[in-house]
Amino acid sequence: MSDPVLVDSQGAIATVTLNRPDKLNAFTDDMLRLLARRLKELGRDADIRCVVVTGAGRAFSAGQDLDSIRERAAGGQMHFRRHLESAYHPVIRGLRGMEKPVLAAVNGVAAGAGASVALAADLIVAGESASFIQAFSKVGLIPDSGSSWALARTIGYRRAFDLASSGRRLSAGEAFDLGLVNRVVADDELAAAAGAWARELAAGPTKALGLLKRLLSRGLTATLDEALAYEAQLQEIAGRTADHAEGVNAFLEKRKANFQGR
Ligand code: LHQ
Repeated sequence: MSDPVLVDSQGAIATVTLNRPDKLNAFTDDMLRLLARRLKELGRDADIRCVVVTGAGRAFSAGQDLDSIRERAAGGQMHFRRHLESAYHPVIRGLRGMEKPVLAAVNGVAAGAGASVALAADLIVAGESASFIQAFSKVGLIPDSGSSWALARTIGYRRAFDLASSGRRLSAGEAFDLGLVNRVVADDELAAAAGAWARELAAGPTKALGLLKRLLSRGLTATLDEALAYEAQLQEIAGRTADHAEGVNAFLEKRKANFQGR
């Protein structure tokens, strides 16, 4: 049996594939543990400058594996808070905390915590038949694993409330119109489109892109004065990178910059 999470590294790009296709990549404990471990490793690997997350088969992920939840609940062993903190939060923090661009290539349905994982990425490219379902309310739950955070920030409170309360399926096109998804491509072009975008990102000033991620995330809750201070603090770091010097030299020498992520 193959691992429920696969990592394929090609040069500076790592592709993480959620791999339980017969169950639409629904998350088991083992799978979440492995995913968190792999994300941690990729975050620390300076040679990896962009991470792509996608699903095997026809789904991105159907969220929490409900079979295991029912078994545990029946045995009086279901502790939601503990489960979220120990299994899901390391995954979401792994995605949000790694200082490099994360691109979700959403190849099919992303439901419940599966949508949360996609929404934790910095950028999303979706196949045209992909969809997003805030499935939590269908099973009497509320958005978790960062969905409430990402959703309301991206599309606003009222739209977030509508999607999360109804649990209705959002097509890739609707998700694009709402600004949840950056690009929609033909299904059979998804892998190529994600690969091309990842190569572009990985060839960029990835140290600065990592700082950009921190800056925008912090900026969402900052006052203007706080944002100005944080920009200045992080620009001090970006301004000392080799990529900044290379970018300026390339401009003045009228050539393409050769960024190294340092
Ligand atoms: C599944 C699942 C699944 C197990 C499809 N589990 N087998 C966090 C922490 C703590 C507690 C709980 O929750 C959370 C966060 C959450 O993620 S809550 C939300 C959990 N997810 C859902 O409620 C979604 C459940 N799945 C669906 O609604 C449908 O499967 C969707 C709409 C995703 C896809 O529908 P279809 O394309 O019609 O596929 P299907 O339903 O026929 O599924 C194919 C197979 O995958 C099937 O297995 P089988 O052996 O019969 O072929 C499903 O049972 C299995 N599967 N989702 N979450």
